[in-house]
Amino acid sequence: MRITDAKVIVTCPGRNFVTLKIVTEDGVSGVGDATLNGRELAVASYLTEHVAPALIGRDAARIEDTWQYLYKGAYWRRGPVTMSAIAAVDTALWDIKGKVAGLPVYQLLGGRSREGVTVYGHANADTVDDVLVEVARYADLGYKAVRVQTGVPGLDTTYGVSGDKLFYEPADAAIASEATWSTEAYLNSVPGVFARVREEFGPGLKLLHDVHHRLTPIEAARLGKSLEPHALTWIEDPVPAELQEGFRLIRQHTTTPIAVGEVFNTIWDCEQLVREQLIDYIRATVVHAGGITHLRRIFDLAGLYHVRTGSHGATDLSPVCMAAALHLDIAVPNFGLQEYMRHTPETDAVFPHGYRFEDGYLHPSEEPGLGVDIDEELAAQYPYRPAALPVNRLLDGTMHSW
Ligand code: EZ4
Ligand code: CO
Repeated sequence: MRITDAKVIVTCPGRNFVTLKIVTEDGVSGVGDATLNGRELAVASYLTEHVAPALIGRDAARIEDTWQYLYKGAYWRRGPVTMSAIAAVDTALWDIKGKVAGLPVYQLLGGRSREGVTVYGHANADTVDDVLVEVARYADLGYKAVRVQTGVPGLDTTYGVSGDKLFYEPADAAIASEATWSTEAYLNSVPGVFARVREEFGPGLKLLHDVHHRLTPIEAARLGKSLEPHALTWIEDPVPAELQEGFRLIRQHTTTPIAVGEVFNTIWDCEQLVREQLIDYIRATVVHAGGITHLRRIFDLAGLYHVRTGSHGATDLSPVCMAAALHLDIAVPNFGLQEYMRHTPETDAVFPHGYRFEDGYLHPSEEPGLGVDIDEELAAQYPYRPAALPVNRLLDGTMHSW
């Protein structure tokens, strides 16, 4: 079954998304997410100029061979742009294979390992008092797990805190906005926040926190230690993960579990952290880590080392990525948690999908393939708008990781 068309669709129903739609000679189509927040057009161009022409005429059934062709065949390996483009092709081909087989993709991955995919939502507010209200809102919606982010006294803005509580989107300006940061103020405020939340909600609710790459290993060790009495499910991205041996230091000091990987692109980014058992959850995603084929490989490696999955699921990962993630989440033996930030009604209308939330769980679609589509006519009504992620500076003006 030959590929006859590979179309790149850029749309902005409130935020930008890049989607690849592959069509075969039999008229079967598949979709893949290629969105890279703040760098969307780089991936769109990579796909349009360098990938789509090579897909025409290829056998759509050859998913693994196509993956290897695009990975090894580019010569220039890895990196978020390349791997998001490969992910989009891979995801679309799994969608097509499911439709041809008449099966939801999770059945092709070995079938169900669980009844539903446990997800966590984002409670955020400037103050502790206000965040308690937000956590309660998620608990009332049935969530079993909640990520908690609050403002830091002394800082004007803080990562993870937004005006719109259900639909947080940090890429908020055409030219990157500037945030400020103080590690001292942050480390002084976070333990008290979790003491209050735990006191209010008891031991049953899973609590998580995203540090968003801002600390050094010894600072992260202090944070992890100070949070131990509040039994977090994880702290996320405590330090930037380029220097992975640094995580050994955190491990020596704290039993607070660690989750890393939302900016990882390949199994090679994950390998040391997993093999040395320096993390507890691997957060790589379908769209940024080479698609279903490659993420399955990462998850299998993680399983050997007691590392569970905890895939990124912010709003910049489109419903196409979320649909694909759920098929993997329901199938793999070492699933842990799935992040789930709700998309706006405008986004949901552009990407009609069959997955659904119920009582703290997401359920993948039972339709053949991924069970998600793109409404191209509606997508065309929302032209691309430049939007960058913020940058971050210390109070003295020094650039810091955002
Ligand atoms: O900052 O997806 O865990 N979630 C996150 C996100 C990321 C955005 C970047 O595009 O860290 O909020
Ligand atoms: Co994160």
